[in-house]
Amino acid sequence: MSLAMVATAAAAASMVAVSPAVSPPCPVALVHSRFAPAAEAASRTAVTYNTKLVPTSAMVVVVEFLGKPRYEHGHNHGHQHYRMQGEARSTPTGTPTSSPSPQAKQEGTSVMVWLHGAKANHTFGAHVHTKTCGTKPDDSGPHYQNTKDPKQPSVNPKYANPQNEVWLTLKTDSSGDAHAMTHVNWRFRDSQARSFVIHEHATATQKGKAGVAGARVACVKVPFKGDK
Ligand SMILES: [Cu+2]
Repeated sequence: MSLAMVATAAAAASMVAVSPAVSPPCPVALVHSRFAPAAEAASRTAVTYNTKLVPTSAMVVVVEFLGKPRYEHGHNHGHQHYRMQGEARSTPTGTPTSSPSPQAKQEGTSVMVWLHGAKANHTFGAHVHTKTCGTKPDDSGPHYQNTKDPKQPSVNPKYANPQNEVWLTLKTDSSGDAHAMTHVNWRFRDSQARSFVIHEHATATQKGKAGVAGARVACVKVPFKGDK
C-alpha cells in the first residue's frame, strides 16, 4: 500500500468515526455524583433529604443526550439492551453544522439515570424539575413541562404525563442499584430544566394526582440543555 493510500484510508476511517450511523451521540449534560447532606446543597451537586432511602454513600449518574436510543431486546433476563443512535453532528463531508436539522430535532431528548447504593428493593419515581436543588426539598420547583399547564401545581393528566414531562421509575435491586431511561419528542428550553428529583414512590397518573410521587427524597443538579 502506498503512503497516499494509507493516508486516504486513515482519512476514510476518521470520517467513519464521525458518521452519526456508527458513533454514539455526545451527551449534552452528564452528572456523576455522590449524595451530600441537604445542608450542603449550595456547594454540592447531589443532595439527599431522606438518608434511609438515599444514604450519603449512594451515587447517581444522570445523562441527557439528544436523539433516541435504538433498542435491542436481550435474551430472557427481562431488561433491554440498547445502542445509542445519535443525530447528525456533522454533514457527510465532515463539515460541522450550525444547528440540528429539522429531522434531527424530531428525534427529541433522552435521559438516562443510574442509581447506586440506595434503599434495596424500592421503587422511586423521578422527574426533571425546573429549579436547582436547595437545602429544602421544595426548592427544585415544579416539574419541567414541554407544554406548560396554565394551572399550577399541575395535576392534570393532559399536562402531567410522561410525554409532556420527563418521568423515570427507578426500581432498585437487592443491592440498591437501579437504571432507567426515557425519551421525549422535544428539546428542553435552555436553563429552564435544572434538576433531577427522586421521590419516595412511583408516579401517579390519575386525574387530580397525576405526576405525584410522594416526598422528594433526593435531588441532583443537572444543567439540561436544549438546542443551543
Ligand atoms: Cu418530581
